[in-house]
Amino acid sequence: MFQGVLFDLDGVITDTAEYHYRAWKSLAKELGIDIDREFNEQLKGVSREDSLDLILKHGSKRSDIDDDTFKELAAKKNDVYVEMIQSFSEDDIFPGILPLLKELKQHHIKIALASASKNGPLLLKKMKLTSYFDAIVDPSSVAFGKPAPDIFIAAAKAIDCSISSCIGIEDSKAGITAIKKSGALPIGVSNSQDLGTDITLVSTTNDLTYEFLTKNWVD
Ligand code: B16
Ligand code: MG
Repeated sequence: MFQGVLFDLDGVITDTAEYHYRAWKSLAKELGIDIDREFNEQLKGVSREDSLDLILKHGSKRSDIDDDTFKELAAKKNDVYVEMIQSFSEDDIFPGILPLLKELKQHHIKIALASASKNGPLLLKKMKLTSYFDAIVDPSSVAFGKPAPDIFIAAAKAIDCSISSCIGIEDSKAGITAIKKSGALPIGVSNSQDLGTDITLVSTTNDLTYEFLTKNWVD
């Protein structure tokens, strides 16, 4: 049986993926770059700096931006995003997530956060979920962000589980690639068009029950 569950945050525990998109879209517009939802799929799960890099390259503006301006733009996007999430509360937890966390606790399954977001701890606090997590990986502590497996490997280590005894839950292509490379079992929250047909998918977090995870686990 699996020993640990490694959760992504944005797009799995709550709908912050939408706010990241809106904040990037507004910053990109100021820079004269148009991004749409299809392009945004590439940004999901990807760090703030790597996301900005992708947007600037998309608009052929990367070489115009020096290091200081790059940092300022990343900080500007974060200020807009942090403002947007100020009102987050328990009401913003995706359906089924709180019951799942409770079930995992009852079955003594360890729980870790493997989010690329530096705002992860703030969001968990606002949604009153911090106490359910046995470990929260600091994304700046790992050498490479998603799609590299580092954050999932660090999350399993932080809860004293072997990576092969863990399930990773993700909504992004970069995150699913990271889970696959790590050796954990991936479960995707999205459709097969975005995440592929070779992994277990749910279209709603309501389907993420302990029973469902158990049924998909092969010892
Ligand atoms: P921040 P996840 C990721 O979180 C988001 O999907 C991605 O859009 C964002 O750029 C990244 O966190 C960094 O977030 O700017 O708040 O540090 O999906 O890995 O939980
Ligand atoms: Mg995500």
